[in-house]
Amino acid sequence: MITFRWFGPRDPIPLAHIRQIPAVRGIVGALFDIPVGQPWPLDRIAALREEVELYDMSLTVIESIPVHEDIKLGRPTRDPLIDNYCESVQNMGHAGVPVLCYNFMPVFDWTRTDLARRLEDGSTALAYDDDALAKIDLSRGTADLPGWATAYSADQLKKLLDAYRSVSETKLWDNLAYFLERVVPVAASAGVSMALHPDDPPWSIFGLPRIITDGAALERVTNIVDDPANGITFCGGSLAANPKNDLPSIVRRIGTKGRIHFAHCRNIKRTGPRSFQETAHPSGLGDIDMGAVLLALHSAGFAGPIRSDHGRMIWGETGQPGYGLNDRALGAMYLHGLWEGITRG
Ligand SMILES: [Mn+2]
Repeated sequence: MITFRWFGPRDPIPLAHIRQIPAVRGIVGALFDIPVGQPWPLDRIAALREEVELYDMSLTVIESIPVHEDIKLGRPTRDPLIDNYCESVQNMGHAGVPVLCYNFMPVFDWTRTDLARRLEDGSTALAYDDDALAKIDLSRGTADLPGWATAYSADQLKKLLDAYRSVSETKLWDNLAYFLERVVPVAASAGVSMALHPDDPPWSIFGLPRIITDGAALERVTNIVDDPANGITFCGGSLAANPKNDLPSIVRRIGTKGRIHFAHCRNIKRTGPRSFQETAHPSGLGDIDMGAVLLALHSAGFAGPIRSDHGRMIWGETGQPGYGLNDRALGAMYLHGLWEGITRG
């Protein structure tokens, strides 16, 4: 099913407009006002679902319930926070939302150095360059980090970065395992499929550990708790930033085990080592052969939700970088067309 991310009432794109994209029948949603670490109330998730259903669409995925930094750091305070996480997952299940996309990236999730890189056709897209990242001064907090300006004050950020100095990749794996061992059984009994999103970009930034960076790591995740409820989000755009990641082979590796629960599809063009820009979705405009990815998903038996990931800003649209309506809608139609072609054999 082709789905579309919606940021709730604060999203400038109303559900009524998403409903008009011919391909889209599922919404990827979340509650954005619950402090990280607090449980998500059942009635709030149920209300979100009902709002989506008013527009003949279903609430297919929650993206995401953020994982508190204390859990990723393995602090003693993690246990009550994991209990709260389990409560949220249970409430998701009771509300009938089947897939949870989440990530385990320390401090920052998606990171870019340019939110409006001008492409040849005059559109703008998100871009990342490791050299540009190295020049960002975090002594003022996240003020100079594109997309994260108000996220952390200088003092908050320094404390967090200091805390992560003692967290090696091995320790982060341990902390992920500790989390999964407690949450996956709850998810399984609640009828919720956990779908861990790979790190974006898939390498360490600002000296922070990042572990979900390739096919081997994704497979390792699924083996930590060997349960169908413990799966991944296949995000092609994130993984493809590293040219060593062969997307169809990663899909086959995880998908044939039935552990891909959600797919993010967008295209990127690598512009140098650890440097890339996002592009329009079709193969040929970027480094991803989207047809090969969807074919691999279908061959692996994947039948879950797919969403067009970040879009460019086109036709004069303004709004949240990566999450305008127009280019994501084009992407959704493109993915729908490819999928229809594949599934009709
Ligand atoms: Mn993604």
